[in-house]
Amino acid sequence: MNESETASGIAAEEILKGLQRPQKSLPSKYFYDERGSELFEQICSLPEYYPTRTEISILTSNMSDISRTIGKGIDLVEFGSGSSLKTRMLLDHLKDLHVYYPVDISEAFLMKSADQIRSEYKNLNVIPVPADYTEPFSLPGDLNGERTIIFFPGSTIGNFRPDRASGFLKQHRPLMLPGGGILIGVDRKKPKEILERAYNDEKGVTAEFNLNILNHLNDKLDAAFDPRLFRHKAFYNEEEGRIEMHLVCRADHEVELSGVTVSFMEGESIHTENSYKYSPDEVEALFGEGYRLEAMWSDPDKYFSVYYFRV
Ligand code: AVI
Repeated sequence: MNESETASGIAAEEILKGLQRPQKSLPSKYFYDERGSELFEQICSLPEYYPTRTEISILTSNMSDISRTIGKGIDLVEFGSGSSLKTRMLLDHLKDLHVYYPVDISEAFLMKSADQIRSEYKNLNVIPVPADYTEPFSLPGDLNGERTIIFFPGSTIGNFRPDRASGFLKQHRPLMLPGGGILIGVDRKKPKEILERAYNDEKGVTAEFNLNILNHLNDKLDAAFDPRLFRHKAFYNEEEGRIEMHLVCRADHEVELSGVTVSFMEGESIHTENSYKYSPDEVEALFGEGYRLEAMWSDPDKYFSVYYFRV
């Protein structure tokens, strides 16, 4: 925990800095308190939100090829808690897997899902790593396999700005040396209507997920946001190739936050998330030197792709 972080793990300074810029913003990592994680789970099964089911269908249709491409004798590091069906699909099919390391910032959630995986895969050595994988971290103990493979599903890479995404991939390359690689799911560019529908679902679950960031700050920081004074907005910014989520202020008002007053004007917004969509060429460019694209699998509509890059 750095000095500016509270006991809750939330950095008040970082938050205030974002809210004091001309375009106000909040870091999207703060979506994921307990309620936010629940709402995200619900988003994943919404009819409008195609990424999750499309990625699962790609994994299902190509699992033997994927497992052959990755090869045997590996340690698997998953960025994310490893609670999903996608994790189980890989664990079921990878040959001669030595250690499985789920890495997640939310320790309670991580330990719960690690216990669950242990009970289902009795012969697998499961070592949960409570860490923020967007920052450098090391794996505990000796790696047992011959090679290390990272699994990074869900197009979470799309929530980083492209320069951050490239930096992130460069930063984690040593973990995969020598001879390892990364299996990564990335959402693709597609017609604006399909993208915008996925982030503006009819039931309003995405709107609740977006607004919940304010409840999270109220709970964990000394903040007094009234979520009723904001509304959800999500749109595709074609020039930037990204979905942007914002919270638009409904009326002029002020909010107290860790002893600082922040003013909001009717119509101005807080930018809460970017979700970049990438063509396969753009994905290759993000990885850059030091990685070689070995294989790519897509759905028939080319909505989503799963890539395997070797170091
Ligand atoms: C986690 N991440 C890949 C999701 C996305 O699509 O960017 C988060 C999300 N935001 C709104 N809906 C889903």
